[in-house]
Formats: sequence, structure tokens, C-alpha cells
Amino acid sequence: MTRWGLGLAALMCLTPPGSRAQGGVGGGGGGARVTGHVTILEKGNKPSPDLGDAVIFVEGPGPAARPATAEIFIRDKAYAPHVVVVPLGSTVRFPNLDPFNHNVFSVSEPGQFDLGLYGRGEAKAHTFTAAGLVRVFCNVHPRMVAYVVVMAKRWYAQPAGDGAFMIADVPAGRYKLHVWHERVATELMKDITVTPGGEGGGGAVDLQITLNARGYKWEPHKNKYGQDYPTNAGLERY
Ligand SMILES: [Cu+2]
Repeated sequence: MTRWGLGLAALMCLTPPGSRAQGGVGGGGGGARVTGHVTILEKGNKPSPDLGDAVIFVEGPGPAARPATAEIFIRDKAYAPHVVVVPLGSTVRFPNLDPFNHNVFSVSEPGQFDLGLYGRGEAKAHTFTAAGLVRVFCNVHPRMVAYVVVMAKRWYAQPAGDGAFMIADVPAGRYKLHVWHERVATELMKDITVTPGGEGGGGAVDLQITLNARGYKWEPHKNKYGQDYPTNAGLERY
């Protein structure tokens, strides 16, 4: 996580939620498409349930996409969507749809924040002003985890459920492509060369990316005070 956060902070780019396409605003066209397919190796060769939670981005020049507003809903003691990618400066709202309180917080540097306890029907928001990976927890329920990936550059994507992704309008040049997934300890990096594209085709880069999650294990995290959660946390009536 730390490595990744630093890499992101250094420079990068990438895609918005929902659309599963890229946040690319301000591209003048003429760039090439970087497409591909992400596969995750699983224990027992089981199918991957969460390919769409991967994040692919290309480090490159230029500004971030325009800031946006995204939402991560809280329902049944879970955050949905689980992974959201937003341009730098974007705001994420966290509406609480459960009939009890939650406390959304993060201790990820430098994006830490604490929205405090709030109840059903309320929504609090945070604006992300530093690029990088922000792990979002709940101080009441230790199993509640979401990721907000804040992109300093505009070339990024999340795959569809089958692992296919597309980043449009990438200018010709040499780049470092990054692929992150929650269940893969080390972010994958790959040098790619994008040749001129634009109308009439050409310039496409098609990538087959394989991640390995066979060593993944859920690790508990600390609460907002840096302490273990009570052993019954999340198992009580609420
Ligand atoms: Cu909670």
C-alpha cells in the first residue's frame, strides 16, 4: 500500500467510477487507445469475483481530469462501491442508508480524515486534495473497507466485470502502466510504448495482465485511535 501511495503521489493518472471508462476530459483526440484484459490468479484457480475493482493507470504528463463528485453508499455494514477512482480535488459523499450509526475515517497519509459518527439518512463528504490510495474504514465495524484512489493524471480505468479495460486518447510516448488490486500485495508496473493513433486507427496497445492473489489473506486493521477493535465489534446487534 505504501509503495503504491508513493507511486501515485509521484505522478499518475486515471479513471472514474461508474462509467468504467476514463475520466478523460480535455483530451483533444488523436491519442491512442490502451486496451487490455486483467486476469487474477486465485487459490484453487477459482474465478475472480472482483476483477472490476482493479485500477489501471498510466503515468504521464498533463493535468488531472476535472474534479467530480462521487458517492460511496453505506448499506448493510458495507461500502458500495468498494473501490472508487476520482480525479484530484474530487469530493466523495458517504450516505448512510443503515438504521444505525457509522463513523467513516481514514488514516492513509496524506489523505486522512474523520467524518465522525452519523446515522440513517445522513451523508457526509470529504474532498480529496492529495493524490494516492486512501483506505477508508469505519470506526464501529472493522469489516467495512473502501478504497478511494485519487488520480493526479487523467489516464486511468477500472475493468469491466470480465477484466476488459480501455484507456482512451493517450498521446504517443513511452509510459509506465500501473495495475493495482486490493488483493495483490505488489502493484504491477509495466513499460509501454504508445504510437500515434487517432482517426483511422493504429496506435492501439493491447495488454494481457496477470495478477497473483494466491497469497492474499484478510488482515485486520486498527481503529481510528490506532487500537484493535473490540473483539465483538461488528458482531453486535448493529
Ligand atoms: Cu460502520
